[in-house]
Amino acid sequence: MGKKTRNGLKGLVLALALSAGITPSAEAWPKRVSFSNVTENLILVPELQQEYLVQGSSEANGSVVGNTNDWLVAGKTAIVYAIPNNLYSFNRWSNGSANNPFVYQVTSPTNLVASFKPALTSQGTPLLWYDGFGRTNDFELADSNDLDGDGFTGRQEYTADTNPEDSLDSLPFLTITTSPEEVYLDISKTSVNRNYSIDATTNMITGPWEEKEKRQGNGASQFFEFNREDPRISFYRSRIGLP
Ligand SMILES: [Ca+2]
Repeated sequence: MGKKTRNGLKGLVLALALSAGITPSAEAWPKRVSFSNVTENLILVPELQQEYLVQGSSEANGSVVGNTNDWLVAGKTAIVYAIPNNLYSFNRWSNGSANNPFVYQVTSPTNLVASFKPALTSQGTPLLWYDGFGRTNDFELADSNDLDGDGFTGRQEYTADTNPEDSLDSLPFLTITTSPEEVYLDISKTSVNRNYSIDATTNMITGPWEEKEKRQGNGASQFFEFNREDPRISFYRSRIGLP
C-alpha cells in the first residue's frame, strides 16, 4: 500500500534579508522555486500543510471521474462522479452513499469505489432483457405497449420471458383435462429463467388459492398431474414468476 498522507508545500517565508524584486510564492510540491536577481544570502523556510491521497474507482459496468487520484489539502472539497455503462445504472459508493455525484470534505485518505446495477424501466423491467432481444431504445414505450402485435405488452412478455419482438412468441396456454381421480395440466411452454406455479381453489371468486406445485421452467412444455383428493377443488390456475 502506498503512502496516503503527506506534507505539502503551502508557501515559502523569506526569513532573512530580501533582495529587491524577489517575491516568494506558493508552489505545488515538489516543484522547484526559482529566484532571480539574488544579490544577498537567503534563508527559505517552507510552510507545510497536511495533504491526503483522495482516490475513486469503479467496479464492473461503469467508470468514475473527478478526484480519482489527487493529493488534496485537509479541509478541501472533493467530488467524484459515477458514470454507468449503457443499460446500467449507478448503485452506490463503497461508503454506502447513493449520492451521485458524491461531494465531501477531505479529512483523511479516501478510496471510494462505485458499484453499478442493471438499469430498469419504471415498471422494473431490466433494459438488458430487452437488449437480449435486439431492442436498443424506447424501453418505456415497449414496456407499456404491444409493439409486436401478439396481444401482450413488453412488461407482460418480460413476466413470462417471451420474445417482445416476435408476434409468434407470447404467453403460454394452460390446458386442463380431468379424469374422476386425477387432474392434468399442461403449460404450453416454459422459460428456464422463470418459475411456474399451479394453484387450486374450491371457490374461484373468493379463494383462497392454494399452491399445489412450483417448478422452474425447462424451455419446453411442463406437465402437472394431481390426485383429486378433494372433489370440491374444481378451479386451477398457473402463475409465472422470477426465481
Ligand atoms: Ca411476443
